[in-house]
Order: sequence, then C-alpha cells, then structure tokens
Amino acid sequence: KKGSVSLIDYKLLEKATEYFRESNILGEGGFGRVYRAQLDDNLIVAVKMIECQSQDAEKEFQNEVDLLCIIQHPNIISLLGCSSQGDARFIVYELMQNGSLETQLHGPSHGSGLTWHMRMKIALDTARGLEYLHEHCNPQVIHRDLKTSNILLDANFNAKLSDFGLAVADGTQNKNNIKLSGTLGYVAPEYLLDGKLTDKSDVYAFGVVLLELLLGRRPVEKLAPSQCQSIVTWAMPQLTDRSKLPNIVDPVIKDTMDLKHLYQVAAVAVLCVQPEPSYRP
Ligand code: ACK
Repeated sequence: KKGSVSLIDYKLLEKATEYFRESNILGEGGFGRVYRAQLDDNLIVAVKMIECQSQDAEKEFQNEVDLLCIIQHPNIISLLGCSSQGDARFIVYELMQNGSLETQLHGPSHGSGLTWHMRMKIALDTARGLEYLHEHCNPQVIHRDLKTSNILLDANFNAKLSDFGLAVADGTQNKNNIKLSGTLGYVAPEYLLDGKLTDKSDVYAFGVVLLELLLGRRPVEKLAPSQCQSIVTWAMPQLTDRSKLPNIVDPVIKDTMDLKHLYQVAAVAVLCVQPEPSYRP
C-alpha cells in the first residue's frame, strides 16, 4: 500500500530463501547480497540483505525503504516488504528475471542478445522512470546513483530503476548537508567538483547509460582498490591548484578514508588532472 510497507517475518524469509543458500544468490552489490526467495506457491521474490555494521548502511536501508514506500511507477522497482534480524536488514522486491542491464551488457554471456530495438526500449523505460522521479514526485526525487547495474530487467525486458539507498527526496539539498555520493564515470562534473546536485545530475548519468547502450562497453573500467590507491597517490601531488579542488575533498579524506570515499577521491583526482576525459558525453 502506498506510504506503508509490510513487515515480513524473518522466519518466513529464512525459510523462503532456504537459509540464504549460495545457490539462491542472484547477485552482489557494494551493500551485500541479493537472494531469490519463494515466499509462497505463487510468489518468488528478490531479497536484498544488508549487514548494518555501520551507520551509513543503516541510513541507506532506511532511506531506500522510506522512499520506495511512496514512489510507485511501472519503471521503478516495486518494494514488497522488509524485515530485520540482529544487524541484518532485508528488503524484499519484485523479482527481475533478467537481472541488471550491466550484466546483460558486460556479463559472462557478453555482447548479449539485446537488439537495438530492446536497447531503445530500455533507454525509454529508464527515461520514463527518471521523468517520474523528477517531474511527478513531490518532493522531487534525485536518484544520485543511476548506472547500468541499477537498471533491472524483468522477464519481458521492461527496465526498472532500483537501488534508492542514496536517493534524495529534496532537490534543494547541496553539498553542505549531504555527502558526495555516486559512481565514478557516472557522476556529473558539476556535482563532483562543486557539489551542485540537481535533477540534471541524474540526466548526466542517463547520458552515460545511453553511451553504454550504444557502445556496449563501460564508460570507465572498474577499478580495484589497489588501483584506486595508486591513482590517488599519483594524482594528489599534482593537484596544485587548490581553487580547482571542491571543498568536499578535504573533509572526505580526513574523516572517512574507507573504500567508498577513496573511490570518490580518486574520481575527483582523475577529473581534476584530466579536464577532458575521453568519455565525457
Ligand atoms: O546483474 P544481476 O544478476 O542483477 O546482479 C545484480 C545484483 O543483484 C546486485 O544488484 C541482482 N538483483 C538486484 N535486485 C534484483 C531483483 N529485484 N531481481 C533480480 N535480481 C536482482 C542484480
């Protein structure tokens, strides 16, 4: 029901996923794993399990549930319920049989069977989902982490936006009250460099998704943690023009040097030393 969420008994979830067996894993993300679960005879769902060992993880869980409760659209993933057990949090979604667009484009069965017609339809579905968030939600919702791994495909290859952990429901927020978030390669330059976050930040990411659909390759290759570290080590001494550095860099480095932020620092660094990245749309 709009505005509310079903609390699903953990015992039922545990049974439905057969104790979270490896064979039931649909995929993994930065937050944890997504499992397939049979809730009853007719209902197979996807369950995201988040280990809430940090306040950030708990916040992302809360944020996603709060937002998905009130947003409903054919091109946005449906929230079916949530649950918790100790430090673990569970979000139950409709099952998207064809996984993410990222896996379709870059997965093991590389060069997938996505025809041009399907790619155009996926682009249109994504645009419709975004238009709903930007134009029809009140307050406006900015996704903040649009990328091919967050675009999921159902049995008929209808595309739906997922992963609202970083989304914000008030477009007037800026770098002073929210942390820089997103994914290298998809983050809009004005957000990365000046912390200016608007619905256009999602539109930039959408542009990158369009390029990816068109070219069939990633805009920026994924970096291993060691690569991030070496980019940062290499790039930081070259950042001599402090005026070009966004204010957000210093506190991020000082306060929270975990992998996620290291990644962001690397992104800032790369953009600062390469003013014309070859994939900027
Ligand atoms: O590409 P995938 O198989 O599809 O790998 C990712 C992984 O979990 C991390 O996001 C998959 N996934 C996420 N949500 C769902 C869902 N609702 N239905 C099916 N698969 C999902 C996604």
